[in-house]
Amino acid sequence: MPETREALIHRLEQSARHVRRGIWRALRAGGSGHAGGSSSAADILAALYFHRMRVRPAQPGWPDRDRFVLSKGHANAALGAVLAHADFIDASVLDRFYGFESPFGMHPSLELPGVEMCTGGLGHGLSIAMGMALGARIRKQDFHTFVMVGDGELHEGSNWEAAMAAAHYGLGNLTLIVDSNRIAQSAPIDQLVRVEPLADKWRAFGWAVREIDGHDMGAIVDALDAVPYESGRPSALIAHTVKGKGVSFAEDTYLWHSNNVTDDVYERALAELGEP
Ligand SMILES: Cc1ncc(C[n+]2csc(CCOP(=O)(O)OP(=O)(O)O)c2C)c(N)n1
Repeated sequence: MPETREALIHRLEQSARHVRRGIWRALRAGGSGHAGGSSSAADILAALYFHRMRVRPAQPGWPDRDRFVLSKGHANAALGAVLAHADFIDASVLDRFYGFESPFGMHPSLELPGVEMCTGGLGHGLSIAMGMALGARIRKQDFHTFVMVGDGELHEGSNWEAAMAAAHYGLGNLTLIVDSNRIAQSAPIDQLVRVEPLADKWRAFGWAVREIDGHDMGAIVDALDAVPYESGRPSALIAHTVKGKGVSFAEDTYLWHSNNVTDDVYERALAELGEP
């Protein structure tokens, strides 16, 4: 029997809970890390990996897989938690976050199965994803490339060069997701350099744009299922999110962009997240 929409949304919400628990598990193992931007991305990552993307965890290099580039690489705890929940990697790897000689570091490494690109220096992922999408066209492959950036990351000018080029090449096989949690490393983005109105900016650069609540699983599913929003144009999904989503003391504050995670903090976080 095909999965009903209600069952799909419930399954993905449960997956996102697993991902958030995995994030905190990793951060406890490492003693610190980026709780804020990992947690804001968790629902979207769950929908990508457990619904939208065509991937084969047992065959991570399958040539026709859809690609995902986590340009905001500091949210690697979320990517690792997803890869573990999807069985690309063993969940015990989460307990080696940031460890000596661990393949699971603060930023993505190609040593970890399922990771498409080493990122962490902000501002590179969109150009790389654009190259993957252009390469797919040249090689006549029909995979889709997704890339996630942070809204603070959009301060990097290289994003806007890639934005122009992707529109110029008419890359309908490329989708950008902006995790728009309105907070960067040390302050709200409006107090640094304003990036809004994001939708107008991407439209002006020639992209087809949608905006959603990035924690509404139904809206996420609909927005991911609908790409490309216009044929022959790259798609931009502006997802309005809450930094640190799911754990009250970490929500909506730059203090939890990155912070220390003791056993006590971990227990409090898990108690709030609850069992899947
Ligand atoms: C080129 C570069 N400059 C600075 C940093 C340090 N840094 C890491 S995260 C971050 C803030 C990013 O803000 P945002 O994209 O909004 O991240 P999110 O809130 O989604 O975690 C900065 C400045 C970096 N990783 N790369």
